[in-house]
Amino acid sequence: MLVVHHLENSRSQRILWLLEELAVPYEVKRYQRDPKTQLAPPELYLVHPLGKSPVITHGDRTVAETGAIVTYVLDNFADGRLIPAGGTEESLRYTYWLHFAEGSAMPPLVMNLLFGEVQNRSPALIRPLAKMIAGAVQSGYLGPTIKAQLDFIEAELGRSAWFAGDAFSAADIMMSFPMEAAKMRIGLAGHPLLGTWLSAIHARPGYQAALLKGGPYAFA
Ligand SMILES: N[C@@H](CCC(=O)N[C@@H](CS)C(=O)NCC(=O)O)C(=O)O
Repeated sequence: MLVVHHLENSRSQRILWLLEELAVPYEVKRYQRDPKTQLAPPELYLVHPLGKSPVITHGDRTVAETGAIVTYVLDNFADGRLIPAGGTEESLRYTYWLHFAEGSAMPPLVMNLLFGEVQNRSPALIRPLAKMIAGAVQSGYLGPTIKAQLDFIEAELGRSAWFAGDAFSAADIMMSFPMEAAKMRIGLAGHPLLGTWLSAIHARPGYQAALLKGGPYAFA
């Protein structure tokens, strides 16, 4: 049995959704964040040395990192579903977005969140300085980087309804979390196609079934 070690309110929601789309039987082991730090609990370090979610166990295998897990699941359970045929334009687009999600989209979103925390949580004495420095990083680099990415994504979704082309694929599943986080933290003003795409993924029965399995998820 495949076990998904799922942290509440996290990226690992995508793995539950992928497994629901493929109708693969699995077990969910839920983990709660520390209410104060929002970090994963120590038990996750017993599954994998980095203590991050998602991580799956399957027989004697442990696989971490969302993109690697998606590839593992598709290789072992999908029979060619949710991935375009190799050598096609769609396959190239699929690979691009599969990597873009964690490699390019998530880093500035996470940094933006952390610099926001620096502004809000610095000791009162140095808060004005912390706000000035963090604000400069946000407005000078992170904001423009995120905006350029969202503009690019909006243009890509003007080419086809789904990220890899005319068919829904696991690239859409990978892109769900960064786009939900962008909507929640930045907003989607000026990006209507992205809003349409988010509504389309949220309407899928597999997405809804995964929400029931995963528990708290503030991003949907
Ligand atoms: N690039 C990794 C990121 C993993 C990651 O940072 N997961 C977060 C959940 S959104 C986590 O485990 N956070 C808890 C912690 O850092 O303690 C992936 O996609 O698997």
